[in-house]
Amino acid sequence: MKKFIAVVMVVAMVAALGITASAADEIPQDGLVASFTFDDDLTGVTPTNATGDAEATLADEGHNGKAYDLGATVDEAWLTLTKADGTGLFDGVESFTFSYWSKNDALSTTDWGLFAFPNSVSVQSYPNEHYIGLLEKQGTVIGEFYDNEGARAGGTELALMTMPSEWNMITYVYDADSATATLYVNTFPGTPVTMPDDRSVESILEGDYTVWFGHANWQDNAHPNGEFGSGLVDDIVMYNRALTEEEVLALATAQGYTEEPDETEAPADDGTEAPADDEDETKAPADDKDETKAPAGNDGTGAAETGANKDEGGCGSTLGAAAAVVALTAVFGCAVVKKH
Ligand SMILES: [Ca+2]
Repeated sequence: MKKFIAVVMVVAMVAALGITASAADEIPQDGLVASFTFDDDLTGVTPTNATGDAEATLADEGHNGKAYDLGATVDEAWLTLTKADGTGLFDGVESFTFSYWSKNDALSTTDWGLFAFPNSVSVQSYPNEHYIGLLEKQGTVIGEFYDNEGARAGGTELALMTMPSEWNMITYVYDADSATATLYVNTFPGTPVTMPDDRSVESILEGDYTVWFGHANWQDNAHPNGEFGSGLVDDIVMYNRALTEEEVLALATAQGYTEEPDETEAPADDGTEAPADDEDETKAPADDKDETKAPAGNDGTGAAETGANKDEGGCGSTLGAAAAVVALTAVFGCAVVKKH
């Protein structure tokens, strides 16, 4: 019951599609820790950028009113978030729901949303990672619940999900009672993931932590000042409890979610016949989601970069090979060119 295959997601998506969202006046209030609308009030938001300029960069074209503009990937702008009274968002929190709206056209593999990390870890290093994070990667998003030492334990990454719309609501729900985390894109839940016994919000953040949005303290040669987010962010909300699927829908609806993603872009929403709620029968071979999903190193000093570089390198290599072939051709005047 803890893990479901993609079919479940499809079923759930269809279920969600079938729901007629009724307009709600306000977002769920029970357990609401903070709400950032980026309209007229920036309480609890400390914007920073690489030049040390703390001026907020608000964009008019937000999901609701204005949004915060994280800029392009290299802009190195980010937010530090606290409660209105300046205390930490995760203070005393065991279960949580963290949600935001994103409009991100960047092609980066390291666009950070939420990044909550213990202050004892100034720089993350693979495979010793300690943070709760949401990472956008080229039109997809993944959630992480890392407290790793020497190995990246299984079951600590939430499903990598596609963001099908221009604006997408990303919601990360962690239920401490079941130690299960679920990532939603808009109102569609991904595969719930049960975390290892040895970790909790408290064990990860150690009660002394920082919450960034749009910045992570991963560093490498390509990112000497850390990794950053990009695009527009709006309507960040944090709850000190796990919202139910219905409440996530209510939250989305209250924030203006009214329509379904473009079907041509949605990942697999064509199984329109599936009955809505039989998650049980669609049980998954549970296991290997973690290996099969996002090449584990989404960010690690090595992995993600390596992955990204690999792509570029692949292209570069091809060009390089072509160049070599051309050179050979020039030298030998033969038609090896066809080889590539
Ligand atoms: Ca707004």
